[in-house]
Amino acid sequence: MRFIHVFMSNESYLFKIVLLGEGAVGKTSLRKRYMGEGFEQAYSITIGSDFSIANKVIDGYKVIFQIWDLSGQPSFKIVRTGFYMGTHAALIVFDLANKHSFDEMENWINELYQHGTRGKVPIVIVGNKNDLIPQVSEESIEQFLAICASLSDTPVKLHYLETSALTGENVETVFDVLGRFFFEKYC
Ligand code: G3D
Ligand code: MG
Repeated sequence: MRFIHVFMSNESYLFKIVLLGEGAVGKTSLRKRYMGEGFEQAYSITIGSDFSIANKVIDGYKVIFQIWDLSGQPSFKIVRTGFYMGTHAALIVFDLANKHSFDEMENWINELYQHGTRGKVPIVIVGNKNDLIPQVSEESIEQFLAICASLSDTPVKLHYLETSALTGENVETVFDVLGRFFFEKYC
């Protein structure tokens, strides 16, 4: 099944978003925070995938985000493959307080691009847990963003934001940015 953007009868736009990144960087927490489900201290591993439907209004447009929260754990790599199909955008998340999660970002970009999305889907890079003491330097983030831009052979919208699922900082902004990418492309 090819999942394309749908202009719904009630004039809402439906967009599929995939959340990528290493385990425990805060993907599920960001999704739940955006859904207004608050912040959970107890960490439960996402098995395979989980998704939420968010009905929002951004810049006067009614938007339905279908947010797929994919398991970051390597053992779920095969399970993830099907979930990239028809995706409109990717949020690729690392933990600002965990250097390893940042070092793995290039692999996540490559995995996304291996699924036919190269140069096609906008990407928001998210440095989460900005309420903690950072272990990743601003310079290395800038270098990484330059690499991301060069990995795609066609221009792709790329944006970087630092968030906290704990305090809620910038969580709404991440999705507003995505919404605006979509409006530019589809409206
Ligand atoms: P994942 O879905 O990427 O695997 P989770 O990650 O959302 O399950 O979060 C993993 C752990 O990080 C959880 O803590 C969660 O509470 C915590 N976390 C998520 N986002 C933030 C954040 O912005 N700031 C801080 N300080 N912690 C965050 P536990 O302790 O339960 O493992
Ligand atoms: Mg999870």
